[in-house]
Formats: sequence, structure tokens, C-alpha cells
Amino acid sequence: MSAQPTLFERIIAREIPSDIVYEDDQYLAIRDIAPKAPIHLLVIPKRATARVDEITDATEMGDLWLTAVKVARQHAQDFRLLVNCGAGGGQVVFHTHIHILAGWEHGPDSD
Ligand code: DGP
Repeated sequence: MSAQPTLFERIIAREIPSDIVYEDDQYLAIRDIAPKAPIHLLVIPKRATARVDEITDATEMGDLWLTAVKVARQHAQDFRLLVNCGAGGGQVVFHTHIHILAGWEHGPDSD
């Protein structure tokens, strides 16, 4: 854990409220506060890394994506999974997370 807990560490610790849609011992999934799609969820590993490219273990990486797919399928048949990695990649919160975007009537470019 970093000296300054990230926003998502504080959400995991329930120091900051969030709309939790899924939780197990390793992951939390919440609704994004500023949704970019009708359904916009964030899958957050409880083991904090700043960026997805810091995860070097294949099982850990696989479990993260499998969890994202599982949560996505709980909310939608079709969906987009997205990761922003680094400021240049659009990352704002430096605690690894996967975006689940879904719920468009005719696909992401239709609305
Ligand atoms: P990224 O750009 O990949 O780091 O995405 C960070 C996301 O986190 C962004 O879509 C907005 C969301 N977000 C920021 N602050 C909060 C918050 O306090 N609560 C929730 N639920 N989401 C937040």
C-alpha cells in the first residue's frame, strides 16, 4: 500500500461511499461516478498496483480479466472492457482498474 492511499483504496476501505455492484475477497466493482455509457462499472483489484502493466503474474492478470467478464455479464450481454494505462493513456486514478462499458441500444458509437 502506498503512503497516500489512492481514491480506490479509500473506496475499498469504505472511507468513501460508492455504489458497489460486486465484491469478493480480491475484487470490488462499483458504478463509475461519471458514466460514459448507460452502464459504466469499474472493476478494482484490492491488491493495489498503480497501473495494469505493473501486474506481471499471468494468473493475477487472468483473474482480473475473468472477474471483469463475470461482472460485465451480470449486467449486459454485450460490453466493452477498457483499461487506461498511464496519464498519456488517459488514466486519472492510479490504482489499476478495468472499465466495463455497456448498455447502448445499437453499440458504443450509436448514442
Ligand atoms: P481512469 O481515467 O481510467 O483512471 O478512470 C477513473 C474513473 O474513476 C473515471 O471514469 C471516473 C471514476 N471516478 C473518479 N472518482 C470517483 C469516485 O469518487 N467514485 C466513483 N465511483 N468513481 C470515480
